[in-house]
Amino acid sequence: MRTEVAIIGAGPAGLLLSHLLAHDGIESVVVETRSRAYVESRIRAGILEHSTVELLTDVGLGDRLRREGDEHRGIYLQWPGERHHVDFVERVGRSVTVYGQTEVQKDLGRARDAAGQQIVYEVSDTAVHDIGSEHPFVAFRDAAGVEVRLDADVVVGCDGSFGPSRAAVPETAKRTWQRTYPYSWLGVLADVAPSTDELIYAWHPDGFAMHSMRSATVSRLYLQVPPDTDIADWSDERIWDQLAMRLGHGQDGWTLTPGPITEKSVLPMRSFVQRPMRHGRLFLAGDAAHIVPPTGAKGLNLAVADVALLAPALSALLRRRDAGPADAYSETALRRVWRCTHFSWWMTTMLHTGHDEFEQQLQLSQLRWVAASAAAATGLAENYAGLPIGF
Ligand code: RFL
Ligand code: PHB
Repeated sequence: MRTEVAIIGAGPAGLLLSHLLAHDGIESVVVETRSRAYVESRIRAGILEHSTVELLTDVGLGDRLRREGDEHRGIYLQWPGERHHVDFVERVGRSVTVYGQTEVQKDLGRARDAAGQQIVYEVSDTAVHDIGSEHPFVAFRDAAGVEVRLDADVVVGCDGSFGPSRAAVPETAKRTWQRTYPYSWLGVLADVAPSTDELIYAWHPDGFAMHSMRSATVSRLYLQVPPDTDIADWSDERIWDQLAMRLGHGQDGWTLTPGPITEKSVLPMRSFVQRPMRHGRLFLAGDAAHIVPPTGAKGLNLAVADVALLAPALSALLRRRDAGPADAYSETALRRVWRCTHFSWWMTTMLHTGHDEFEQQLQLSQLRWVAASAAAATGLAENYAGLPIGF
């Protein structure tokens, strides 16, 4: 097989990149290890930044998003006895939208179908070759086990945190940074109307808790748990009891309504950055190049920002033989990556219960500061609602 851009991974980064490239008349082939049904039902992110919504709308992916997405003005920050609303619209004039990553995947999948995009699902043994030359290629086995060679002008690794692309950059040509946090999230999806109009981020001495949502009838909730947590130890009853306590059920007349839990899992938390995001003819985008803990709701938005920068850069390279934007891609993308890495680390370390009382006092002091100071609240709002594309 031959194409202009070989894309590894059909997550949001890979599918959106193929969509943006097609707008510029550039052909791509996407290869993906999982099945389409799996990719479209994998429960992950829930919050789209203002600029993500704008970009998706600009490229024809905004219809259902506008209809079914739930626009939020801000978030609630709370700790025992206190709940404060941080209003992003008032602070920075930008909102966020609750729209599940599963829905973004479905919209992208349908749009790519309509355009006749080639997406090869259920591949195995994906490997990247000759990225130092002008003729890189991706080798894989298709669903029937047949070996395939996909030649391309450029290969883009959009294969998330476990794909082969990031490792294809030689050790001597890269630098990585990593931080593993001493806690995980237990996430649940429940068939119950949300007990809140906007997301609640709650600090509690027994651990962080969060109330998010997917729709008027589906809630998404999280609890801070130790990293070695066995999900079997968490009955639905124990989960709802902990959520009620940490989220302040009964305080000022607020109640948490429990309901049937349809999915539960434990998610590790880490920060990771690899630099550069390009080596020869291999470019990295999204989780393949960087991971953030979910507390700042940045992962999906960063993946979108990467490909929004990369698509015009590849267009310039392949159509006009102008290498300038492609050469600048890594440094430009990494500026936003580090901003979001800091913001996600800051939200995570402010909200997850610290290991000693000194740390807890510092966390509470920060929370009171964000609640009381317009300057501090504006900083949170600017980062959460998202900096403009190209920042
Ligand atoms: P993805 O979505 O992981 O897609 C990578 C794709 O590559 C495929 N793949 C391969 N394909 C071919 N060959 C191989 N060898 C391959 N190896 C892997 C994979 O199967 C997959 O389909 O990465 P992408 O596109 O960069 O997108 C990143 C986002 O998915 C991720 O950052 C977000 O989900 C993170 N995230 C959140 N981000 C937000 O912006 N807002 C949120 O509210 C938010 N909440 C979350 C989150 C992530 C979570 N989890 C589970 C990690 C909440 C959670 C719980
Ligand atoms: C979610 O709805 O899954 C979600 C929302 C906000 C976050 C993380 C996850 O910070």
